[in-house]
Amino acid sequence: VKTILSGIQPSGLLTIGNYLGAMQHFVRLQDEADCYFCIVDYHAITVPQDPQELKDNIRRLAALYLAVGLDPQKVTLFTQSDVPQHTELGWIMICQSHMGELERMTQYKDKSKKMKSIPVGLFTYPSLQAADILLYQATHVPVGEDQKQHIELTRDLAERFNHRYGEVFVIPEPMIASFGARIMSLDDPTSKMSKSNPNENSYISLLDEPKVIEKKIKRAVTDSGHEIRFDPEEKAAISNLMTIYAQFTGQTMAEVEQHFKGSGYGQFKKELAEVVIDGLRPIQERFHDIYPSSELDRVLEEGAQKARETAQQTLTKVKQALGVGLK
Ligand code: AQP
Repeated sequence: VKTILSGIQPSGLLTIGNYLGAMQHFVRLQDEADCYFCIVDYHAITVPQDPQELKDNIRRLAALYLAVGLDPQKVTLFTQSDVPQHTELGWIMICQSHMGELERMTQYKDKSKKMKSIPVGLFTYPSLQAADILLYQATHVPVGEDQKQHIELTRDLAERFNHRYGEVFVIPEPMIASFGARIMSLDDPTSKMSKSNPNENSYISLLDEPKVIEKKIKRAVTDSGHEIRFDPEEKAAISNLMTIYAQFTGQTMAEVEQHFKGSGYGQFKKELAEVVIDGLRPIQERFHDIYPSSELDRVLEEGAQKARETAQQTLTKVKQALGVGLK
């Protein structure tokens, strides 16, 4: 049986990129595998966060996990910082990591590029992510395309550890959808849609109101010409919007092209806004019920309890293999 782990950072409001690239697949997987989903708050603090906003984002993310359709009877849902084994194994994985391999991580390079002083945690974050995955002996990690390199690093670290200290870790496989795994920014189709982008018009949040969604889609950049044609090279912006349309309607790209044959950008954007608004409506309705409920606290407490038990089993094996501690 498959064991799945995936996490999302509470570093802003979740975008439709996070949803299409990752979350929507979690819902399907909950019926096929033993699933652990976490809110990786220790990853979020690799860049400065406002404490109150971080707290709100953690709760929003937890509520969204349930609102998109995860069933706490089927999955273990928890917050990373409630399970101290993550930071313990995180340190151990940092000690297995080489400077050079962390320096090669494109997310680190992108995020640190404009910083005057770079937090060390931003640099070592992929080693903590490796710990997140390895603690649960995950066989598969469903993520968007941008995380592929980090999962490859996790595999390398796990193999290195097993080779040095004996077979402790299961080597995980990335699970990346062939389509929709990389949703691009609305204002720039060459950079990926990101929840921490300071320009709110660059993304659609899962909690954006209909009017805001309409406005953002209207403003989204397009390409020269007027055809609705899928061509990521020549028509990157329109192709990105078509991907979003196809994902929300469940249509193939050929069907989308056929549907908009002869239509202009204006008509396309109008219909795109409608399908996104309709697609998000049930999620938003459930969110507003779940967010204030004490049930949410209970789900997270029970999830953390279960996660700690599983995580401790792996950590004990790791410590024994390494020769640290008394036992
Ligand atoms: N644009 C995207 N298209 C498809 N999938 C995406 N993911 C993120 N952006 C896109 C996937 O969402 C999951 C959660 O991501 P994360 O929160 O762990 O961190 P991230 O990849 O760095 O996502 P963001 O939104 O860009 O966050 P910030 O702005 O904080 O860095 C992952 O599975 C990711 O692949």
